[in-house]
Amino acid sequence: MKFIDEAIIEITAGAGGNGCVSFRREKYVPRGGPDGGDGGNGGSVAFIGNPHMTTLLDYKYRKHWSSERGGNGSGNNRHGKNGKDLIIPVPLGTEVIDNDTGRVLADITGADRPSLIMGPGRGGRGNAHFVGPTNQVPREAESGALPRTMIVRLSLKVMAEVGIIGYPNAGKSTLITRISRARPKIADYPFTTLSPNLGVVRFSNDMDFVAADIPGIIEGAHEGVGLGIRFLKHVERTRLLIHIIDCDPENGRNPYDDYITLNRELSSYNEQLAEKPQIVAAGKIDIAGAREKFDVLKEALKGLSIDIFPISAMNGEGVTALLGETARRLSILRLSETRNADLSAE
Ligand SMILES: Nc1nc2c(ncn2[C@@H]2O[C@H](COP(=O)(O)OP(=O)(O)OP(=O)(O)O)[C@@H](O)[C@H]2O)c(=O)[nH]1
Ligand SMILES: [Mg+2]
Repeated sequence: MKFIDEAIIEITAGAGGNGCVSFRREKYVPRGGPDGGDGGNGGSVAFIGNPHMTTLLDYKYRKHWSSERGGNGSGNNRHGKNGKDLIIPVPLGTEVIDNDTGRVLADITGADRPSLIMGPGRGGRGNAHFVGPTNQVPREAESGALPRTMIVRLSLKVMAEVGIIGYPNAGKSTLITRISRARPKIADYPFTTLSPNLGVVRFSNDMDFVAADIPGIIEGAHEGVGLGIRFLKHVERTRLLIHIIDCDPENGRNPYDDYITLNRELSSYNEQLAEKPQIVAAGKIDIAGAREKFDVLKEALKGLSIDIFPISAMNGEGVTALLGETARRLSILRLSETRNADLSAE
């Protein structure tokens, strides 16, 4: 299914029903008291996470979403029917943004409780409400609230704790294929991967995490070169990054330059991304001559206290050590996050 991570839709909260003007009809009483019922409320509009959805494709096709309007009140004090609420399902990780102001109205990360964006449209009161000592024959009733419309932008940022980044062809998809059940296309040319691939990594009985294989990034990506940097938003939620550097001696590249360039692209996108903890993986170490390239990289990174792991995603060499370090760092990051959350709750 096509991966769509941005969509703009119009949402409408249905009008409230109108109140009614009516008078009781009784035998021998020419005009009874007022008995006009209230209008029903218009439905509200909310969003909810759906764990089975992975794309915003539905919202590319259907642009207008509306809850039901409330029914009008009627005689005999009959209340109009409340309009049905609209609950719009979106993939977990979708932000709902007010398109006019850019304000994030909701960040849908769970599937348990809908996030209300527009409350119910108030139904108008019927004339029965307006009777009083000076107004025995009220001929007025309220109209229901008008329908409200809003343009919202949906922006999906995948929910993964670990992001796998690197130049095109570095072996990102090969790695996620080795460590999870994700099966993205792997091929010996750049930009094979055109959208993020998620995979659950079961490291041990009590440690698993979701990793995302992110489409390749090249120099100038922040100016739109290659696939650009629009996929970088998908690493915003991650706790740490695995940065793969291709050590194939035949690729004509300098691994240290690749490391620096990619990090520069990260910080052009967002300084916080560049500051995310990173584990460096020197990839394709199985190829003859790759070790030498790895040694050069290791030497260049010396003194920067950067973890660097030689791996072959192809034959699995070094992958357990890489995952072990990933799991270790993740559990520390998870703990410190819980602790910070506890502190701020105090
Ligand atoms: N020898 C060797 N080849 C590898 C290794 N990892 C990946 N490759 C090969 O390198 C090529 C690119 O691998 P991918 O996993 O598709 O690379 P990618 O980083 O996902 O590339 P993009 O999706 O284009 O960004 C493929 O031909 C892989 O078979 C490795 O560890 N050793
Ligand atoms: Mg790929």
